[in-house]
Amino acid sequence: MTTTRRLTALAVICTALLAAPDILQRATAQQTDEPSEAPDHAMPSAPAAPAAAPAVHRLPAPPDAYVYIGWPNDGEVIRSNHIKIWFGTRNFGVAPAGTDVPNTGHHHLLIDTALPPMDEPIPSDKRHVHFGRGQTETTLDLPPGTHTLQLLMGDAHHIPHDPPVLSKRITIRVMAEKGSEPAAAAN
Ligand SMILES: [Cu+2]
Repeated sequence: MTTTRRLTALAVICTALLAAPDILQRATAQQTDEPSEAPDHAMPSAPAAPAAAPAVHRLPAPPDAYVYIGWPNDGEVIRSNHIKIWFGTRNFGVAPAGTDVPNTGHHHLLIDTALPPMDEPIPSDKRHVHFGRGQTETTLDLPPGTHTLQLLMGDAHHIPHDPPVLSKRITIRVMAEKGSEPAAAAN
């Protein structure tokens, strides 16, 4: 009887030992799985941690993408207060604001101002004009004097791409139309 009990006990131990590697492997597998999952779960609970990271996500732009002012030319002297301006892009598409299509954006005309911050939406005011319907030309009314113009593409959310797709900053000289304001024309 005791021998049978011992044999039974041995059988249980042997079974346990044979099963042990499986149990160990499972335990190891669970342990290796846990660390990779842990950071993912931890991320949402600590959104303020990556303080150095930019607040917005900038879409990538191809390195050969560029935008240019087709008219007027840099240094142009314009004898009118109504200035027609047209925009061009190369290796980059124009899409209305709100359109999430890679390698596209809409034009922003910067008038008499420096470039805005690249990691936030482009401001919308008299000096930062959005062409959110995908326009590629406009007519500006500028007072006589020297003015600078520059184009900057923005994505669906008006955020510049990375690298930013921007034109050369050009300078134009606006003169009053002949006969309308002789005093200003001498400026
Ligand atoms: Cu915009």
